[in-house]
Amino acid sequence: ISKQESRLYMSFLHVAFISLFIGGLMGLLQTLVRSGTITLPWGIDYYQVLTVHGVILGLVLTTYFIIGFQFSLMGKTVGMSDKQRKVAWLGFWVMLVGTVMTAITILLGKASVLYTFYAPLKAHPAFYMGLALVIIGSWIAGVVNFRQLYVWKKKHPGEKSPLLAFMVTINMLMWIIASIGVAVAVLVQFIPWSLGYAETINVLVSRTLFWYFGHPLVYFWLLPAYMAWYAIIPKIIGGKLFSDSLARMAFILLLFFSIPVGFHHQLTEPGIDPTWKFIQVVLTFMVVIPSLMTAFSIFATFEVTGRRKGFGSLFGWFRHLPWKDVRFLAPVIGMLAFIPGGAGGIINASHQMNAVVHNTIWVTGHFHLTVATTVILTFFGITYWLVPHLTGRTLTKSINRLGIIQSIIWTVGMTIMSGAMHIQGLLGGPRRSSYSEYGGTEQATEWIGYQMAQAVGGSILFIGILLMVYIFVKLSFFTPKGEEEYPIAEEEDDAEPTPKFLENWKLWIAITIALILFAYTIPFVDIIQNSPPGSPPFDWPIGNN
Ligand code: HAS
Repeated sequence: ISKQESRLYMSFLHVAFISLFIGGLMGLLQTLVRSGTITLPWGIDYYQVLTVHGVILGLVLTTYFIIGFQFSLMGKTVGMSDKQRKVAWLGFWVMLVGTVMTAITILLGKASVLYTFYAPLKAHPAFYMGLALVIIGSWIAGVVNFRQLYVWKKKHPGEKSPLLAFMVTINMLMWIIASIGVAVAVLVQFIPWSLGYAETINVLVSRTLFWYFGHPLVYFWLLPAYMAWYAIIPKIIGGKLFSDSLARMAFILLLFFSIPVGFHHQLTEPGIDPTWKFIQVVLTFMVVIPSLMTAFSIFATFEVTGRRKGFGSLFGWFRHLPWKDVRFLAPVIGMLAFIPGGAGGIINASHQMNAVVHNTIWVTGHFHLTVATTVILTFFGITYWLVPHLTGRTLTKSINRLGIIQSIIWTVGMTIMSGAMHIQGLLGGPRRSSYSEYGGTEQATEWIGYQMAQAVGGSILFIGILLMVYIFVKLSFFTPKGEEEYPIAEEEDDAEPTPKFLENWKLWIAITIALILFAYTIPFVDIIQNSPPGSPPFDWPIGNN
């Protein structure tokens, strides 16, 4: 990899790890405030801290890590020209200017609107403008990725594209199609409203546009983890890719079904016809299928590799796995966390059960298992080889050992914190609330113990964050010079050829758009037609209504 390329990829990772530190600190503060252990000084508001935590970790850390990692995958598999690199830098700077604008607005206390930022909460216009820039910067990155694949295909007519490049393209396609929703909300609703050009805002439209984006957002986080599970972990365990076609098919299904499902976040919301909620719940259950395919293929890879190495008994293959290699251990803990995390998601998506858990801290428990364990531990697992590979250093034995300790700390902290959140949620504990005794009600006293447990888990996790930031700095600047492998698994020698139709991009995009139109057109028209007077979707300039 050239110096210029690694500088680009590492810049994204630097922003990601600075975010990890800041966002993690805010997380610690939150659990301490919620448990009544501390009160925030200098008039800092709980929701300000919660917004920094959610925006910095949920939106900034993830997006930068993903785009940096994906660029490296594209560079490795299909190459990156000088011109593409320059445009990629443009994307980076546009994103960075947007991120700084957003961060300053939140830190000044002018945008305590949480990471979901839908109306009626209102922020300073600079917050929305910053977000718009982050989105535009990420689109530039996506377009560079598409161009990279296109140029490669021109040079290799008739050949199938490398699997990882195919996967990156799917993820960026999904991201761009999904973020159009939030971009429309930001440009057409929020900016005019926060600038004072519109007096009111249509809350349901803003929430619907947000969740049209918000659900695929979680798959935008998950898919890079799946890239590592499908195509990198097999190489780390000394095996081969289980099935190129199955992996591609799973990604195509995720593209289809990630977007037309936003209503499962709005099941309790009035103003949306229950029939359409039902239809989107059915589509949500469809999006579970590619994850089950992924689970199946990972188990199969582990077993096939173990048996090939001569571990023949029923579960003997389990022992061959490189448990002491942190590049394997961290992502595998992530996979294991996805078993309860995914099951929790299925509970959330089930209309009746959603009524029990919605807006309780159970939901917070769910996403700390999914994004903050499954995804993040996989990203950490990637960091252990990607960073030294890019900086021309090595993953030393002692850093490997520290990494194992880090993974264990994370597992313990998260089990305590997320477990307590799930239970407190079932007992009715609300999410997104600061410390309160709720007038000494009996039910609220039941929650206190669980909130203390969350503070204990949160403190352990913060130690894990400090350790991870230390490891990142070591791998970036201090471990001995050398060459670290970029592990990409090969296909089995006797693999069936991947069918050509899997690369029919036009067809996949057309089906995706058709599904979105099917799931959203009628309910959206309904929402607009049934909006109460005075809240047209886009009521600006003032006086137009
Ligand atoms: Fe979710 C709320 C439904 C997956 C993140 N989710 C959230 C929120 C976030 C989030 C951030 O239907 C909160 C949003 C907010 O602030 O309001 N979620 C689902 C469903 C899935 C799901 C059906 N969520 C995720 C993922 C996330 C994520 C992934 C982040 C990365 N979620 C919901 C719903 C809500 C929700 C409702 C709204 C709740 C409400 O009322 O507000 C599915 O995608 C899950 C499918 C997954 C599986 C698991 C497969 C298992 C695998 C691992 C295999 C492991 C192996 C280990 C093989 C079925 C792939 C082998 C190891 C060895 C050692 C042998």
